[in-house]
Amino acid sequence: MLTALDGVYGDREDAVCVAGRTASYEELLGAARAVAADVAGAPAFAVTATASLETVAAAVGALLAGVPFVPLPPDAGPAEREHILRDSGAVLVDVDFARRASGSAAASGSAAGWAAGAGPDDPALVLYTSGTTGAPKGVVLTGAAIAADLDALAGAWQWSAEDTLVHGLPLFHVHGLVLGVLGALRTGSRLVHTGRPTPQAYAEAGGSLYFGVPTVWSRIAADPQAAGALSGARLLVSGSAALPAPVFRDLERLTGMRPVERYGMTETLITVSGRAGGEVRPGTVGTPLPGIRTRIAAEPGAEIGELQLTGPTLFAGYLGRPEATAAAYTEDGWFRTGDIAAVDEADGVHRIVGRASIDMIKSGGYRIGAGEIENALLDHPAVSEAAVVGVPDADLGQRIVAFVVAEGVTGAELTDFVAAHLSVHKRPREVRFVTSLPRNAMGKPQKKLLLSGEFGVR
Ligand code: MCA
Ligand code: AMP
Repeated sequence: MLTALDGVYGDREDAVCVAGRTASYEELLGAARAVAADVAGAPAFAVTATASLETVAAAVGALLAGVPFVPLPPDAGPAEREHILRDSGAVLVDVDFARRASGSAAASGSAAGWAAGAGPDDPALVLYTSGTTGAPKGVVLTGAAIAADLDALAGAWQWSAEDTLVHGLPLFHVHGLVLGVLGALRTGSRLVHTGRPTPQAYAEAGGSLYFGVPTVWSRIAADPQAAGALSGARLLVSGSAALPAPVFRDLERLTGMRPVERYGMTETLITVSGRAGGEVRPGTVGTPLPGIRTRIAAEPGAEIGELQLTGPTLFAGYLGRPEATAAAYTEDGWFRTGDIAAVDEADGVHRIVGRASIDMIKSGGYRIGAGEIENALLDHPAVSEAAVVGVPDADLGQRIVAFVVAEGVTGAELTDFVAAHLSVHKRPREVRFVTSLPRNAMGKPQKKLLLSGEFGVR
């Protein structure tokens, strides 16, 4: 599964560098074997997924032991942590990177000790992600889906052991963990994780291949010196949200490269992408990866509609939620992405137009369900009504704005309340106090009116 750890590319002292700490493949494998020995036989295990060598060792240890890995967002508050641990049944484990185990201490399998018991179609990762309502659901990903995706991306981006991959993305989502860690360990590229994705850290890392969410790219584009330092790279890849065309153009001007965009979801992994060396147009996400089929469910005569897809990279279902899993598919078995898209008839290039639901927000590349934030706000004793929307934001793509009916509380207090209960990255960036929410005849808040800016006077 993780080819580099089978020794096929040899070892190197600086194979993996995370937030300033470096390890060889041998050291990583030793630490991962210790994790595997600890968790063997558990139904699933969780770690607080800081940007660290410990999280990398935990992910590798999970694959060695054949035990599903549940990375907990380090900024999650008690409510979110408890939900994830309870829902997944995972045991929480502490990883000590200095502790090493030899091959015999872990489950036996291939030379690197990959678990013999866990097949490629068994769960490898459970990643929690938000829907439009309710608490986050566990997305179950198999080793086979991950391997299929990484191999397709390696082909699309000519990604190889010659590369040094640089990024600073969180290690509890697909982008940072699957592409950014497992991808490096499968292709044999050196990995430099910058800890945080600051323009300066990207500029200093000296990579050939860079990953970022649009917020990261827009901050780099606003820092000409940092952007210029990337001009020696081979490929810049953007994903997790739409890359604004002005950011694309600024990057091209400052680095001499046209960034490649790719599209994906936690449930599907990356399914559509531009190609290294291929034609790249701003505002488009390329063509389906090998093995992926897409279709647009459009009204007759319309060119845009919901993007639906099938292929080997799809998830194995929402953990313990067969109804939600079934609802994610059409009757004829295509996955409903909930994204509105268009496909160029001439060359098959896909363009993501937006989300079908106003209740699914993307902020800084994080997917955040409005319902989850509304429920958290309603848990505050001073709040009687709450409606949350995503407002266009130059830095974050969308920023979370909460409209609340409340007495005796400040906006900052409500922001801190959500940050402490859910996750810091799910906090509203703005709270607007209103005397009542505009509602339709069914009593549902009219969020389009909220977005029109007519509401929110303090
Ligand atoms: C601010 N902070 C607070 C509060 N306000 N802490 C507690 N309470 C508060 N009220 C602190 C934070 O803890 C943090 O501290 C610091 O302020 C800055 O936080 P924040 O403003 O949230 O950071 P940011 O600069 O706005 O973050 C931008 C970002 C981030 C770095 C781009 O949004 C990010 O990492 N995005 C990546 C999301 C991602 O990977 N998505 C992939 C999923 P401190 O400095 O101590 O931490 S999508 C996916 O996987 C699919 C398949 C795909 O297509 O890729
Ligand atoms: P997540 O499950 O957090 O990965 O979020 C998946 C969602 O991110 C998709 O359904 C899209 O709405 C959005 N997304 C990912 N990549 C892109 C992209 N390149 N352009 C536009 N939206 C994207």
